[in-house]
Amino acid sequence: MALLKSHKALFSLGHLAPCLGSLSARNSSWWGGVQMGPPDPILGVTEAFKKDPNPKKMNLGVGAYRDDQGKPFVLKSVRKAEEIVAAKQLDKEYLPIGGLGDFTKACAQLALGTDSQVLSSGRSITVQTISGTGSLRIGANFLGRFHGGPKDVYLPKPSWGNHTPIFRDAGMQLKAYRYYDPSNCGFDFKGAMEDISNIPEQSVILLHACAHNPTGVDPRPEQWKEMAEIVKKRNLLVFFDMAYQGFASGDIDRDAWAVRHFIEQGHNIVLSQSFAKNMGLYGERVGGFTVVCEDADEAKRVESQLKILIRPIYSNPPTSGARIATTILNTPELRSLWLEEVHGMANRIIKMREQLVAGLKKEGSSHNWQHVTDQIGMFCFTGLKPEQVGRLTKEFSVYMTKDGRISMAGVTSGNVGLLAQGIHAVTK
Ligand code: PLA
Repeated sequence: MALLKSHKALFSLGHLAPCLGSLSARNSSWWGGVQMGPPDPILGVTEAFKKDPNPKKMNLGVGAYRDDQGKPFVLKSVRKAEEIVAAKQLDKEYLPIGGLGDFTKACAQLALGTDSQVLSSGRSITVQTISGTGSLRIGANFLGRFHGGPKDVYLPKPSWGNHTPIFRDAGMQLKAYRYYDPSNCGFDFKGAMEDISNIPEQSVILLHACAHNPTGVDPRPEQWKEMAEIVKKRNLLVFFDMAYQGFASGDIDRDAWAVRHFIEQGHNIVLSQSFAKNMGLYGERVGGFTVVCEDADEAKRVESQLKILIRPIYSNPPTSGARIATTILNTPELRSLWLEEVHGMANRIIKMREQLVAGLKKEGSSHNWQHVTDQIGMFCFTGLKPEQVGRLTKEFSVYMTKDGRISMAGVTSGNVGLLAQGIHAVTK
């Protein structure tokens, strides 16, 4: 009977027919009315890259670190941690809903600092998440359910493409503040400050903690300080996305400076962390979500609700990556080896930036490419227009996102010359 009723309702809602598919399509297939969606702007680039038979092709789309031979890079500290974990012959039981306790503790310490008063007073809660994306989504869901202020999230313009659907699908409204200045390929500090000072009170502002994606442009410490003040004046809830701790400067603590400064200034932030990039644990999906609370009692209540949110989505997070990350963070020799390796990755990228600029000069490019070396982190926001990107892909098999972003982590001494040649050819 209920089914009959709903069929009647469908018949009378003729204007919805295009979304539901034609009746005959409905009769033959449940999904006849499902339309083809576009490929993902970032991960779709990898799909296109895989289909290209050119042996000199370069995938500079997704931000995945490569060694100088262009091969995926597994850190030595990770291999050693895996051996230690394997030797323990641990069981494969479910983790608690909030993840591995030793992991969440070490994860929060890495971000907030070992001497953090927030941590010693117990007024924060960290849950283990499905890498950075899962952390952002749990955070977005938490805000959607509990944030008492406007359900508006202000993203920098531009931001990582996935921020928009993550917050939108969690029921938040997307807004933006000026961030990037195309005239000098740098940070639009004045524009950002103006826009932030007009954000309605109690809204949410998303800040990239370091190594901004896609622009590679971060505020300087003095600028962060002024931003922290204006954000406080507006009484905004700060959501830090820290997916690249260590990748900006090569130094884990320096890259966490903004997060720690905001907390010191009294901001009760929320924070997403990912170990995909800094430990090269992309496919292991290791991350954390932290809420800094007013006191330990509030933290306990927030924890209970995070668990209630997580349980019907994936019950509990995976064990393997969290064990690796914890072993690295809590074993002094492995931790120092890891810190060296993070430094090594960041340095190789900086070298590639220099070689790319040198290559462009050698090709005879008369443009100013200083932003390539000024920008930091994994990405270079080249300023290339979509049609120039299209030509680079078609004529040089250089795969990158349409917005002109290059993953510098995929550039090597072997392909940087060809990349410079290609960029010069499409910009001269
Ligand atoms: N936050 C930002 C700012 C990111 O750039 C990324 C990844 C994430 C979070 C999430 O990463 P994780 O879920 O793997 O931990 N951005 C990549 C990959 C590297 C991607 O788009 O998924 C990028 O190429 O932009």
